[in-house]
This record gives sequence, C-alpha cells and structure tokens, in this order.
Amino acid sequence: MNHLRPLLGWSLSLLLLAPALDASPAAQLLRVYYSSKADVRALANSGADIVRHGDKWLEVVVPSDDEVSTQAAAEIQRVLTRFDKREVLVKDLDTLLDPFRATPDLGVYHTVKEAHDELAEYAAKYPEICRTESIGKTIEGRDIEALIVGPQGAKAAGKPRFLFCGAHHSREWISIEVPLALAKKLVTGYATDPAVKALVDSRVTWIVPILNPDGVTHSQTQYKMWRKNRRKHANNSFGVDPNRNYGYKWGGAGASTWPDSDTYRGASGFSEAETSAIRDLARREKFAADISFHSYSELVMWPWSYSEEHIAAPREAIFKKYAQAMAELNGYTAEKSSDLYPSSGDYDDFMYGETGALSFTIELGQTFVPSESEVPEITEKNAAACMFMLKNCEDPFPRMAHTPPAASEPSGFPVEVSLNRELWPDENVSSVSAVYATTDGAIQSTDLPAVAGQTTIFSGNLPAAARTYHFEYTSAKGETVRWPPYRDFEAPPAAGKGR
Ligand code: 0X9
Ligand code: ZN
Repeated sequence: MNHLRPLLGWSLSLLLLAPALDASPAAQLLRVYYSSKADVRALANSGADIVRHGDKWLEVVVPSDDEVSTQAAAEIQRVLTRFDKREVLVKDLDTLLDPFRATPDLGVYHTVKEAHDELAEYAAKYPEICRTESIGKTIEGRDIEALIVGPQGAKAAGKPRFLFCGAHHSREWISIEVPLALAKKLVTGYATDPAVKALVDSRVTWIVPILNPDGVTHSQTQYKMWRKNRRKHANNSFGVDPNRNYGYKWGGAGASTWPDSDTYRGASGFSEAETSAIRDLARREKFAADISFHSYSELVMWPWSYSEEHIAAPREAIFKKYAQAMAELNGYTAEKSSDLYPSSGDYDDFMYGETGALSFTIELGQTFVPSESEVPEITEKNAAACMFMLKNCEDPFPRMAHTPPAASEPSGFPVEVSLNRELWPDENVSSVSAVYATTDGAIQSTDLPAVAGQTTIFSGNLPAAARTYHFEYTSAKGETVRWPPYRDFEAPPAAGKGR
C-alpha cells in the first residue's frame, strides 16, 4: 500500500471527487454494461484493468483509493460515469485471496521461493535434461528464474525453441501454476512417457513461471490485489505494468501515462527489468512459438493487441488455427487480442511483431485466484495446450514446401522446393542451394536453379551418396535462411529396395 499518502490528502481527495460512486478503500470488481465500443476503449484508456467481457458487459477492477493518486482515480471514476448500469460484484477483492493466506505457504499456490526451489530441484535431479538460468534481475534484486528443458550444451544447437511464462501480473497467481505444471510434466514424464521423451529430446523449452517476482512477492505478502512490478515513482507511488511496457508499438492505446495507474506503461518501452529480460532472451533464442499466461477470462488470444488491425490474412489464419486447437484442449474461447479493446506494449505484439514467433496470451480461469480444488483441472488442460504447441508449432510459418522423392537411382535423385510467397511475400530469391551430407560425412551443396518460367520453384539433382539434406537461400536482408529450420530430410531409399 501507499502508506506514505497522508490521511489528510486522502480525505481531501474524497471531497474533491465527491460523489465518486464507485470509489472505495478496497479494490472492487465491478460489472458495467455498455452499448458502444467507444466507451470500452475509453475505459481501457483510463488506466482501469478490464478483466473479463461478455455480451455487452465487462468486468473491471477499480483500484482502492489509497493505491492510486487522486488524478488517476478521478479519471477512472469519470469514465465509469459513461456506463449507466454498474454492479459491484466483489466489494473487497482482497478477501477473495484470504483463504490462501490463512496458511503461511498459500496452500496449493506456490510462493516465489517455493516456485524457484522447485525449478532448482528439477535441475539438481535431472541435470541431463534441464538447468536453471536467471534471465534478469528485478529492481528489488530478485532473479527472474527460468528452467530450460531439453538437450543440454552443444546438443541444444539447432533445436526449435519455445517459451512459456507466467506472472506478468502479480495477483494472477494461477498463471504461475501452469508453467510449473508443464515443467513437472516434462521432467518427470521423460523416463516413463515416450511422447514426452521425444519432445524433450528434440526441443528446447524455456519456462519462466514468475516473470515479475517483486510484484508477486508484494501480492503474496502485502497487498493481494497488486498487479504491476515494484518500481518506485517520484510521487511515491509504485509500479509499471509489464504488459504495457514492451517496446513494440509502445505508448499507444489502452495503456496509461499515470504512474500510479494499474496499466501504467512506464517511462519508455523496455524501461523495466522484466520486459528487457524477455526482449534479450527472445532476440537471442528466436522462439518458434510461445505462450504468456494471465488470469482471468478463459481466452486464447493472438496479436494484435495494440490495434484492431489484423495480421495479414494467411498468417492470421495460422494463428487462428493453432489458437482454436489449443482452445479445444482447454475449453476456452479463441479470439484476436484486441477484439474487445486495444492495448499497447503487450508481450505478444512484441514477440510476433519483432521476433516473428507464433505468440499467444492465455487468460486462465474465471477469477484471479481460483479455489484450490479447481487448480489441478486448470493446470492439466493448459499444460496439454502447451504440449500441443511443443508438438505442432516448431515451424509455424514455413518458408518453403517440398515433397521428398520416392526413390533414388544410382545417378542420384531429383529434389524440388517451392517458396511460400503467401507467408513470405518479400523474399526475392533467384537461387536456392540444397545442402547435403554424404555417406562419408562430407557436407556439400549444389545450386538449384529456378524451374523454367517459374520464380518460386527450384529444382535439381542430388547424388546417390547424399544421406540427408536441407535447403538454404540468402534472404532480402542478407541472412542465410535454412529450411526446414531444425532438421534435415532423409535421402530416399534406392529404387526397388524398400527401407
Ligand atoms: O490487460 C492485460 O494485460 C491482459 N489482461 S489482464 O486482465 N490479465 O491484465 C490482456 C492482454 C491482452 N491484450 C488485450 N486484450 N488488449
Ligand atoms: Zn494479466
């Protein structure tokens, strides 16, 4: 809490704001009914946290009076008056979390220490398949811990990489449990479940259960409804919203400029330790696909968040296909992130917009901290969505297509690839190389010219000695593009001999 706010200032603010119908000393959950999307956008822009929406209604957290400044509170109050019908659903949101705080260890929920100890235990017990790494240090000096599951050391090179993270937002404790459940599934299933073993051996999975450990600590020990990180501002208020601070399209709609608003965007894009940790990790690892978990609303969302614009059609169809497949597994609704209201500086806009990853935000459950009995079901079905992603999304936006030939003759075998211009319209390629490894281990390559009259189809012959092969070309940006990105094709069997 903002203990420094003098009592006098607080009572004065009440006078100034009167009659502020929804103002309260405790954080409240309101349901408001709307007829125009402009009102929804105004509410998102006011710095209020919209947590759920239905048919013409939405649920919004109104922060407690002593958590926000007079100005920030007044702005939310002003916009709330645009909604004629408002209901208080929960008068004091803090009390929702009381059952878990009755015991010092928060029951089924992990404290920050418990979560990080669990990752360290896995690393100690299963060193061949996992290790921990701190991806950054917070303003209060805590490590942002990751568990990296998969082949270790040099064996990790060239494997597709995935990221699953929780707790951008402090009070969304359930979002910690899903990445932890996934970690457990991968490391303990390795010895007993061949499907798990196959995924662990062929992928590198980064799991960051608590991106915002300062805020989560605050939520678990001080003020339960805390959302942001714990940066201290000049006006003695605290916190930047990590999910408004990513530096891709930072500073637009649905993010607040008030430091004490729940959706404060920060002084600049990536001004915070949490977002810069993800930025640096994502730039280095180049994830194929990833999920950021939040609560609540039971949604699987794809970009864009920052505007109502759509991702160009063929790519949005891919996002939609995988979102719907995951939504089948967890029973949630798949939708574009900005379907209700845009918000800028979000995680998935950066992950897709800058790094090209197939990036989703999943809102878990129907309340910030679901009851203990609901947790196993939520973690199980959402870990299943993560497993689906690991299995199916290693190359979500393929650069090329290729039908492996059926057989090889003594003179070799033909290969043909076609560029996927639908997904990669800017790639202007005049020749593609086939890079192959021969039986004696040598790596060689041969240029495949464009097929006569075609600009996207390339073909040529590989010698019978080729055992495995892939394709490469130089992109418009001068980078070597390898396809498929993470594996080689096997050469076909000799004609007349089955494999
Ligand atoms: O507002 C957020 O950061 C996320 N919701 S939450 O209630 N967990 O805070 C939603 C992120 C997706 N962005 C939009 N729907 N615009
Ligand atoms: Zn959230």
